[in-house]
Amino acid sequence: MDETQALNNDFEARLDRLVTILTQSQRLAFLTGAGISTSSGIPDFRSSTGIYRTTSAELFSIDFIQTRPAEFYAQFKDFYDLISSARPNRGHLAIAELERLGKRVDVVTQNIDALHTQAGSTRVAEIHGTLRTASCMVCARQYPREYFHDAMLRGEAPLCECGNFLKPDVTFFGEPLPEREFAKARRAMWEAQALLIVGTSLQVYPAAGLPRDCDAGAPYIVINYTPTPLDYQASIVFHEAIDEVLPRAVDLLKA
Ligand code: CNA
Repeated sequence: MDETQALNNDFEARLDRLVTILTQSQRLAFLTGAGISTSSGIPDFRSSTGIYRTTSAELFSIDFIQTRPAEFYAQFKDFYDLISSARPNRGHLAIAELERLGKRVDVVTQNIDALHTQAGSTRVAEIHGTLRTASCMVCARQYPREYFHDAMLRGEAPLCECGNFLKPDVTFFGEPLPEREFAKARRAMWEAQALLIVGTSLQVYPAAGLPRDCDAGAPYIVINYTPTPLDYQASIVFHEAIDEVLPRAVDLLKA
């Protein structure tokens, strides 16, 4: 067994190495995906228990909601229900704590559940949009959550005052990403002294390409149950649970 293999097999050694990187880096970036929210009760897409086991990816395409809005909302209801009642878990809270410890922490998330903000992170780029607002698919008028929340919980398609259907302001497959949020995300990558890639299979572009914007000297740390395409470039890889790794690392940093 060579030195790298030995390190990768030893959880405590990897944890120590992560703590060293966290100690040495003032500007951190996190690229997070659905995996950080699974222990808050929201399934991800691609795990063995993920949404794609029971629901076709087609549901999340712009064509689907534009052509079959009533069917979209009927199927989206259960997922919306879970997201609406979810609370941040130890992974989200550990990231927010790093900010309170004086680090500059940019969180770039593909998630639409707003749990990083609820946990207390203040520099969050939501690159796949948000469920806090919804907009008319015809006149583009935007409404706050209170306006459409009850209808969505009932699985009914919410309507604009003009009579047309609303679409949540999340990015559906086939739509461009919100420009301002994506620009914030790229800046976070450029400026990071270390990047933590957490709970994402890195299958969805352009989000999966963001790490390429990092400075060549900035180490990557991957925390994800299953291997990702960037594991081979990472300084440390954890295939363990996020809420085992991050809270432990933050506790050690404080010790
Ligand atoms: P994904 O492709 O489903 O990948 C999630 C990854 O997380 C998988 O590789 C899992 O192995 C890993 N994982 C799951 N739970 C844990 C855990 N506790 N510890 C460690 N690893 C874990 O999801 P991505 O985020 O990569 O895909 C991008 C899509 C998913 C984005 O468009 C999101 O909007 C969308 N999504 C978001 C949510 C949410 O907002 N919570 C939920 C489901 C899907």
